[in-house]
Amino acid sequence: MTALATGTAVATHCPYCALQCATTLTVDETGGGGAPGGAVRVDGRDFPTNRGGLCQKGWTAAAVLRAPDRLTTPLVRGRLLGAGGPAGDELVPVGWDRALDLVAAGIVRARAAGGPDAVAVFGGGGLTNEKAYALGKFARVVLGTAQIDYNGRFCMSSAAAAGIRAFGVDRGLPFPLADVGSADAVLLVGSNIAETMPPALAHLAGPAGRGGLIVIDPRRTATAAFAEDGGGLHLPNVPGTDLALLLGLLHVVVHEGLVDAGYIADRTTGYDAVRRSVAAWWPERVEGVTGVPAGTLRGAARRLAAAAPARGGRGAYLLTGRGAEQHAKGTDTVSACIDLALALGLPGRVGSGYGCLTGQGNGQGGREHGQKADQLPGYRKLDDPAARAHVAAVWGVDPASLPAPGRSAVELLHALGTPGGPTVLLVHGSNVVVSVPRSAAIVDRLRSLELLVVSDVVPSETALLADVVLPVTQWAEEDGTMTTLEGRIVRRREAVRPPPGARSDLAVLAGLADRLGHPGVIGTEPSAVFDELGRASSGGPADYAGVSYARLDAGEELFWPCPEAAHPGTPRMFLDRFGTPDGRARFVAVDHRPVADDLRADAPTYLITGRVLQHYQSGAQTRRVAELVAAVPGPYVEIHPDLAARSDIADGDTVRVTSVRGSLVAPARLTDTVRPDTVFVPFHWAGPGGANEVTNDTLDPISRMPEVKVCAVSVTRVAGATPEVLP
Ligand SMILES: Nc1nc2c(c(=O)[nH]1)N[C@H]1C(S)=C(S)[C@@H](COP(=O)(O)OP(=O)(O)OC[C@H]3O[C@@H](n4cnc5c(=O)[nH]c(N)nc54)[C@H](O)[C@@H]3O)O[C@H]1N2
Ligand SMILES: Nc1nc2c(c(=O)[nH]1)N[C@H]1C(S)=C(S)[C@@H](COP(=O)(O)OP(=O)(O)OC[C@H]3O[C@@H](n4cnc5c(=O)[nH]c(N)nc54)[C@H](O)[C@@H]3O)O[C@H]1N2
Ligand code: SF4
Ligand SMILES: [Mo]
Repeated sequence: MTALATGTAVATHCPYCALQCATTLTVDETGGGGAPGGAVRVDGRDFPTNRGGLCQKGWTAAAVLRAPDRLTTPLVRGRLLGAGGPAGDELVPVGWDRALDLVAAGIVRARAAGGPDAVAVFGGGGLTNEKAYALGKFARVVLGTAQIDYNGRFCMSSAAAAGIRAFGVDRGLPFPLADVGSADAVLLVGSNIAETMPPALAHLAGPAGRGGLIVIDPRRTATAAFAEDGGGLHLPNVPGTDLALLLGLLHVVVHEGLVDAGYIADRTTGYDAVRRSVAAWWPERVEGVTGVPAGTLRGAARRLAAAAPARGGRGAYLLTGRGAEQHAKGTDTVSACIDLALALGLPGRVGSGYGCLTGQGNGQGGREHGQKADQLPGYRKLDDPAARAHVAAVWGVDPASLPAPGRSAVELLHALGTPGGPTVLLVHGSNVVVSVPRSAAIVDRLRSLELLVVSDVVPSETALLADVVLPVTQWAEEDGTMTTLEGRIVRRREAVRPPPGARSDLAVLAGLADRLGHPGVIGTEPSAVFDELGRASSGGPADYAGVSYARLDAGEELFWPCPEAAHPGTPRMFLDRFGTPDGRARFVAVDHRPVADDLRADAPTYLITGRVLQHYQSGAQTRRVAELVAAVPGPYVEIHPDLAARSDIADGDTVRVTSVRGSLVAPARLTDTVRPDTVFVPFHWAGPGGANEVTNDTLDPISRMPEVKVCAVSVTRVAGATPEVLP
């Protein structure tokens, strides 16, 4: 179906973020000595989200296909190979049958000793819909385990929880991204979209040019600078105070009579309790907590209100990113943002709305098809009897055989190898050693397992700890679908032959299912798996039943829900009613609370974490691309010159950043774009400069998301730094 011949262009999408920029891949085998191995060219392709543009990660993505240390054969610790094998602890190449036999035997042993929950599964939001679905089915049907969760817990879960609370259903952007361009105002709460989705900035040019872009971030990021350049606002708040800031904005809107009373009456419930609860958040009090001047706060609230349709504006959007969400109060912070949006009458209206800027390539679809601890395909809930009955019928199993909801990601990882906890873990699509807070404890738990099996394309830091490493195919080497931040389903297409030896995650799961007495339960043909996913999701909130490869390949633009083959899909949700039982959106009264690990005498500075343009997540992929490494070779600590002067730190000095959990060591980068009470470290690296050695794993009580964005630290210069700690 896909042409792999030299010179043929294949239309697909970028492997990285949720914008899923459209690309064309062209393989030139002529200079490469035959397939696989030829040069692959990536070009931007016109598409509504990226309009032909790509960021630096996108153009250079083909390098990951040709990474010199690409995994091409299963690897097993010598000591597991038994008599006659190399007894040592090193990873040695073995054939696929041997590797899968070993894994299956380990699973059988663990289950005999500890029952089905002795085996755990960890997935990723970068996996295709087909893989995410297969992983959830494999866990529930083949393993019968409740112990499955995924890295979306660190990413999307707080916004998802707040979205469900307010709207009854959560879709990152319940409108096409391009809609944002017509608005008069856009509030970005904790998003640095200029670096995390650069081509998306074009959609913000309209509101920014009208002076309507407002960015809340403790740093003057490229995004904040873009807002200010257009006459918009940057509110550099104290880290972890977005909830108070949003309550303050709502206070001004309520007390200056700027609410959309007709909308509140017609389309919402719960406003009175929220109105009463924000009464205490007058702007001067908010200034004391957030550091944002009361006058600036009033100005921001008035700009947003003036853009709202009720006041004759062209529309306003409130959008949250991880800066607002990755906190132990992230769900409540997003609820406060949604309350503000509801008070202004924005959600469920063409040209206005609330949305969460999802993160990973399939951050949206990854949370809809059952790799989350409490979910079944179609965004159904595992504790809902009707949902269990529907999905069990599609799977041909007894509903009673489906396990209950299991542990959330951080709790699951901390339970590994503990009494009663899982003793075997299968990882697909996450590099937890780098990306999970308090990483030293995670490494400790992984080491305590009887069997750690990591399927990856490269020897990630997590794969290097595994007992069995399985080499899998990646984006350009296989077919599948991804769901973008807008809920748009797009086709990933095979454009390049995989290296001999690599197999799809689907084949890995199918091979294990065969060996565990469930032959045929996991399909290996992506389009057939997608059709099955459609049936399993049918009737659920995220209904894909009407989507097919044929429709996508014919060029249809399909957004879920799309319940039937004749249904056009749903680019804009909630226009008539919300997904709640009464069709109304729910205001939720919430209150501010401090950072979980807050400043004190021996930790007087905030550490905040996030991203740089050139690197992606744990860096497993982008640290293997020469151009990206040359641009940003390693971690660094952004420090304000005033803080640096007080601490006797000069630009380039090696500094140590220490919390109660651990420390990191990296060079100082002096900049006045960060608050003087705060340092910033990007989290893309392992080793001595790893941000997650230091970060806090206190969880949001509702979403179970860890507070990776902020914690209290001390920052000191490392005297006589040794060169090896420098990247
Ligand atoms: N280049 C690049 N792009 C990516 C990714 C990547 O790794 N690299 N990953 C993708 C994924 S999975 C995701 S989730 C998205 C994330 O996209 P974003 O949410 O835009 O990314 P972050 O840099 O994590 O966080 C955004 C901002 O939050 C700020 N921040 C920190 N603490 C606080 C706080 O308490 N309040 C507020 N208001 N802001 C705070 C940081 O200074 C940072 O500028 O990016 C996607 N795109
Ligand atoms: N301090 C701090 N920590 C954070 C964050 C933060 O802002 N600050 N952000 C959090 C967020 S939002 C996220 S999303 C997480 C992400 O953190 P991780 O889950 O670690 O994300 P990735 O680095 O994308 O890991 C994906 C892995 O899957 C591999 N891979 C790629 N394609 C495939 C495939 O098709 N199959 C398989 N089996 N493997 C594949 C890649 O090589 C890589 O090793 O980090 C979180 N951690
Ligand atoms: S913005 Fe995201 S999807 Fe687009 S090219 Fe960059 S990494 Fe890829
Ligand atoms: Mo993410």
